[in-house]
Amino acid sequence: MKNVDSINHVTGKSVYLDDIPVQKGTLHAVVFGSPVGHGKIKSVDYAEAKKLPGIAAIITHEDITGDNQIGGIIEDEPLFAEEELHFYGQPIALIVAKDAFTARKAKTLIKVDVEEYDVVTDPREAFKRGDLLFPSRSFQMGIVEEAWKTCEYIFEGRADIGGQEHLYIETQGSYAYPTDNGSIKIHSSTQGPTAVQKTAARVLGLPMHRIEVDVARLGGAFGGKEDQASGFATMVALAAYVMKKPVKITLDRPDDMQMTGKRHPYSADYKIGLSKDLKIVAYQTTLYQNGGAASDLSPAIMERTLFHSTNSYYVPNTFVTVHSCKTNLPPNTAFRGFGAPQGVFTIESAIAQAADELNIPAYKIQEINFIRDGQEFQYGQIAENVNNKATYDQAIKQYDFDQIQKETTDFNKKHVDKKRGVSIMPVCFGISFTKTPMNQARSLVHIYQDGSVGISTGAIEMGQGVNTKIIQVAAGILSISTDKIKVESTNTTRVANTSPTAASTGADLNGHATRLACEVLINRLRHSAVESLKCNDEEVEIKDEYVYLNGEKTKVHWNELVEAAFLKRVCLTENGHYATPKINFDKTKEKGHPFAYHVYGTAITQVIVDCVRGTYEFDKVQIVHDFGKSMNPTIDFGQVEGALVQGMGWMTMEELAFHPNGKLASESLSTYKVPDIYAVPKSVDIEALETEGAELAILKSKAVGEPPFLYGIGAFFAIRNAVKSFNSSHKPTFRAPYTHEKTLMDLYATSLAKGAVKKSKDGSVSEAEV
Ligand code: LUZ
Ligand code: MOS
Repeated sequence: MKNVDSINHVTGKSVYLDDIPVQKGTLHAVVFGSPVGHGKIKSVDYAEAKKLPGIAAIITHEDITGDNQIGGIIEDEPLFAEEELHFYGQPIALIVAKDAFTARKAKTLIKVDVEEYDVVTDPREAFKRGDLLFPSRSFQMGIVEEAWKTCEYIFEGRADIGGQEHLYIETQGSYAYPTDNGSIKIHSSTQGPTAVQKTAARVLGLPMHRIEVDVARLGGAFGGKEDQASGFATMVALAAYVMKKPVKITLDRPDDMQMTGKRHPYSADYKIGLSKDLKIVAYQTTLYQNGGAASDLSPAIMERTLFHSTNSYYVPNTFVTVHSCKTNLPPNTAFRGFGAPQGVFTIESAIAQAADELNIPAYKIQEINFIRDGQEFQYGQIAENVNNKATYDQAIKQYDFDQIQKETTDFNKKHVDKKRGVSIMPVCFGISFTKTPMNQARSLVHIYQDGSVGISTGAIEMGQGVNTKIIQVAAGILSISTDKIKVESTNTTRVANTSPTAASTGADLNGHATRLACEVLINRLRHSAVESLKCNDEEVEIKDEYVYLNGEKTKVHWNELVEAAFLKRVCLTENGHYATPKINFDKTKEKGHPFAYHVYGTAITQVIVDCVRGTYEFDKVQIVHDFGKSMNPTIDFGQVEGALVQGMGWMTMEELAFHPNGKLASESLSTYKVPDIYAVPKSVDIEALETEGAELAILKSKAVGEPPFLYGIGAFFAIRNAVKSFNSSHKPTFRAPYTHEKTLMDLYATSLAKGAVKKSKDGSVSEAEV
C-alpha cells in the first residue's frame, strides 16, 4: 500500500499547522528571548515596544494564571523567565501583534538590563562545578574491578560526541483560541498532544478537560516535538486565554534553531578489557551528558544511554555511569535514538581503539562478541530471538565483504592521494518506552452507517507513515478495502491520555489498539450476520467485504451487513486499549525486562577520502536490517534510508558551534550543514532479514523509526579507517562529527602517544588537541 498522504504531500494539499485557515481577528506571536547565556534580569523595559502600532500585548510570567512551570519529568523549567536567565534565547515574553512582522519589529525595541554570569557549555566543566540536573545513574553487571585482573588487554580512552539540530521542515508552531465555557482549543505541531494539554492546563490553571489539543500532521519532528512543542503551544494558549482572542505562533528558522534543544552532546571516558581470544570481558564507561539548562527529557535519555551502552555485544562485566550536566544551552531533548547513539558510539570507539592497538580490524572484535539467546543485557533482560549475528553473517556473505576488503586494499596500494575506508556497524535497539507506564495506546473506531470507517488513535502522523499502517491493520482485520478507512486527526477529546508518538512505538502501540477495536467490531458484525442467517457461529466469515457462509460467498455486502447491524441497534463503535505485555523495570535495582523486543542490523559503509583536501564521498552503504515481517516495505525502507542519512549527517557534517555567550553561531542553513543530495551515499542497499518471533509487534512487524539511525555511526569509522591508511602512524581521536576540516587535520597529524594523550616536558599528561 502506498503512503496515504503521498499525493496530497506532493501536490501541496496536505494541511500543516500554518495552513489552517485562521479565524477573524487572529493575532500573531513572537518570542522575546534572553540576550545572554547566563545572568539575572535587573530590569526589562517594554514601553517602546508597546507603543508600536499593531502591538496587542506583551505576555510575561506576570500574566500566568496557573504555575509558571513546564518541566515534564522534573519541575525545573519556567515557561517565561522571571529573574534568572539560563540560556541564550530563553523565553522572557511573548509579543502578540496584528502580524508576525510587527511582533518581530517590537522585539528590537525591548530594553533589558542584565547582570551577566559565567557561561558554561561544556558538560565536563559543569560536572567539575557540581552542576548536575538530577542524580547520576549507573548500570552494573558482573564486577569490573575483578574482571580487569583477568584481561589480557586493557585500553582506555575518550569519546566526544556532538549534538544535532532536528531540522524538521516544519518549525515549531501552535494556534490557540478560546472556545465555549472558558475553554481553549490548541492546534499544535506536537508529537505529544497530551503533553501539550497537560502543560497548558497547568500554566493556565485549568483542568485538562478545558483544553482540547488537535493535531492533523507534522512536517517532521524526530523527537524535537516530543516535549518542546509544549512550551510554544502553552504560550499562545495563555495569550488566547488572557486576551480572549485567537493567537498563533510559527517560529522562524533562526529562532527555532536558537531557542530549542537538540540531541545531547556527550563526552565519555571508557575502559575496555579483552581476553586473549578477543572476548570483551569488561567495559566501564562514564558519560557526561550535556543536558542544557533544564531537565526536559534528559532523565529518560540518560536511561536509554545506559541501556544501549554495550550495543550488540555481550559484556559479562559492565559498569556504566551517566552524569547529566547542567549547562547554559537550551534544554537538550529527544532526538531519534534518544541517547542510545551516544552510548553506542562510545563502545564502538573503545572497540576501534582496541583494534588499533592490536593491529587488527575492528570487525574481528565485533563479530565474536555479539550477544546470544539466553545471555543477559546489563539491565537484567535476557536476550531472546537475537538476530545480530544473523544480520552480520548475511551482510558479509551477500555483499561479499572479502571482496570489498580486497578492493579497498588494492585501491589504497594504488592511490596516494585518495584512500578508501570501510567499516562495519552492528546495531541493537530496544523497543518500548523505557518508562513502562508509557507503553499504552487507544484507538477509537467508528463504523458509519454507510460502511465507511473512521479511526482516531493517539498516534501522530509526522511523515513516518503511521496513518497508512493503521489503515492497513484495520483493513486487514475488517477485511475491507483501504479506501473505506480514514484516519482522523489526533485529538485529546477523542483519544485521551496519549503517550507521545515516540520511541519508534507509534505503529506498534496504536496499531495494536486499532487491531483490538477492529476485532471486537468484526465479531459483533459476524454475530449479527449469524443471527440474520440463522446459522451457527462458526459457519460465518467476513471476507473481502462479503459475508461468507460455510466458505461460500453470499450476496450480503459489507455495506448491507453494517446497515442491518445498525438497525438491530448493534454498537458500531469500539475503543481499543493496548498495553505492551510483560515489560517492567525496577529502578531501585536497575534491572528488569524493559523492552518488548530488540531490532538488529548490520551496515557496511564505504568511503573515499580525498587526502589532499580532507573531503570525502560515501560510495556505498549496504545494510541487512531486521524488519520482522515488514508490513509496508515502501515505508519501512524509506525509514531506513532517512535514518541512515540523518545518522551520517550527525557523524560527519552537522556541527553545532556556539559563541562564548552561549548564542548558537550555526543558526542557519548556511552555517549548519545537513546532508543534501550530494552528501548522501552514491548507493544504499537494504536487505531485509525476515525474522520470526516478533509476535509482540503488530502483524509481526518490528518498529523501524529509530534503530537504523545508528547505521550512520559507521560513517565515522569508515572515514577513520581511510585516514589511518593514509597516515598510518597516527591514531585519530574519537571526536564526532568527522568534518572535512577534522579529516584534513588528521591526515597530516603527527603521531601521538596511545589514547591521544600528550606528555609535556615536565612529565604532566594532558589530552592532546589536534
Ligand atoms: N521517548 C520517551 C523516547 O519518552 N521514552 C523513550 O524511551 C524513548 N525512546 C526513544 C525515543 N523517544
Ligand atoms: Mo523520539 S526521539 O522517538 O521522540
